[in-house]
Amino acid sequence: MMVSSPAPENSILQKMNSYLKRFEENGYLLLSQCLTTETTSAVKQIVSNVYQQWLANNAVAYANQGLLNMHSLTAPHYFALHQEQRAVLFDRMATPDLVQITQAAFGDELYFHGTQLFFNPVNREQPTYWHRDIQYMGLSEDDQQRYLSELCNLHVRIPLIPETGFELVPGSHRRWDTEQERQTRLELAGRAKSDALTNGKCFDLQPGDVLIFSAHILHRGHYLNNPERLSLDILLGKPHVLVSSSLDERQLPTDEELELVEHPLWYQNARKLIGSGA
Ligand SMILES: O=C(O)CCC(=O)C(=O)O
Repeated sequence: MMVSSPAPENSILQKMNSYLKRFEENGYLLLSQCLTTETTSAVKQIVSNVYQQWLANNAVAYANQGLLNMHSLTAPHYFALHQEQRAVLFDRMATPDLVQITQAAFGDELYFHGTQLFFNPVNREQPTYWHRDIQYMGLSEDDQQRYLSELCNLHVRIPLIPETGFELVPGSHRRWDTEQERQTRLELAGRAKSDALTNGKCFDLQPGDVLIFSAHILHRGHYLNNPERLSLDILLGKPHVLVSSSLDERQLPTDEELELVEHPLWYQNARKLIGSGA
């Protein structure tokens, strides 16, 4: 008997469904070697330039305040000397694979909310901290639990150098803390927020890999495992008034820049949100 292979559209659909299923179950999706070397090096070159400018402007705070991340890398002032690089960054971040996978798994409304960059603090022995991003949104703990299932905020993690620097608790995006997790995250009952959690999963990431994870999953970075870190997060989300109202128009491509982006869906959706005043 001849066994016919599934039509190509069906196998793509099956693959996309399996991405969604894996994300729903675990709260993350690891896409190994999803970016070309050309994409990673173009992004790394532009991001490093922005990072150097940020370091120069924040040298004292970086040295004294234990800073380990920056945000808003697409702000126009970082591109004053190389304006053309801004459109290149928007274009290279929205690779056809990433736009297609995120659209199929999370829907057509997904929008670009901004960027963050994670690096080592000056003192690499600085304690790490387990957290859920939702705990910094000014909500009561009851509301944090209530909104957990309503919010879809994703970090698309792009390591620009190899790192074993990120850990999360699989599945914790769809349930609230266990006793041990809550005591650790909030430093209760003698526990520290850097204490190990029983179910933590640490990722060994290489340039080219992409890790998509829920912003509200229990997670932390590690600083001692790698002499250096440079990990870009593209922030994507489904519109929700609690988060999309903080969308900053200055982080989005202009009309002219949008013309140069081959797969503009995330940015078009963000611009529509600004236009709608949501
Ligand atoms: O990678 C890290 O250092 C921590 C990441 C993090 O806290 C975040 O993406 O919200």
